[in-house]
Amino acid sequence: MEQTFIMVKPDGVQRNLIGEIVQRFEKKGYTLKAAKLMDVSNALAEEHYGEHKDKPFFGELVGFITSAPVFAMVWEGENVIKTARSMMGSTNPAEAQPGTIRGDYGVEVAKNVIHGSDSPESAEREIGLFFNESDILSYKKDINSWV
Ligand code: DAT
Ligand code: MG
Repeated sequence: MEQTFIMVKPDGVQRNLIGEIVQRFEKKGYTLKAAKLMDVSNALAEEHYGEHKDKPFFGELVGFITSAPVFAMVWEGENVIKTARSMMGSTNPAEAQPGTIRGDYGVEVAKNVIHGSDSPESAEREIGLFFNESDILSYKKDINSWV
């Protein structure tokens, strides 16, 4: 079963959107496998956003993500990587459709509420950066045999 890394960014945490975002993934039917409120170190931020290191916004991006706590999660489910990206909406909230997380709650691109892995390779890499293997719980929902 596929897993993805989802993170509520500092703006989402401070705007009290953790519950709303968790609820969207829960209601969609995905399974929460790990979650923690945490500070992101400079080294972790630079590694996580390594693909953007030559972009003009890299400094701002790392500065923002390390500025205050984030809420990091692992979600599991069929096709969760791609579907989570659709649930998030476009990177720039101004272009994100209403009904998506960024479309409903974001205003500007640098503070776009949520991060989600963009491919199976980045999901594996990002989960490994933020979580130890023992943080990721293995369980079956009893409800799967009830309904
Ligand atoms: P995404 O987060 O949708 O995967 P990305 O990987 O292209 O988008 O960029 C990573 C983050 O960098 C993005 O969520 C917000 C920030 N960012 C992207 N483009 C930016 C820009 N032009 N100015 C400022 N921040 C930007
Ligand atoms: Mg990205």
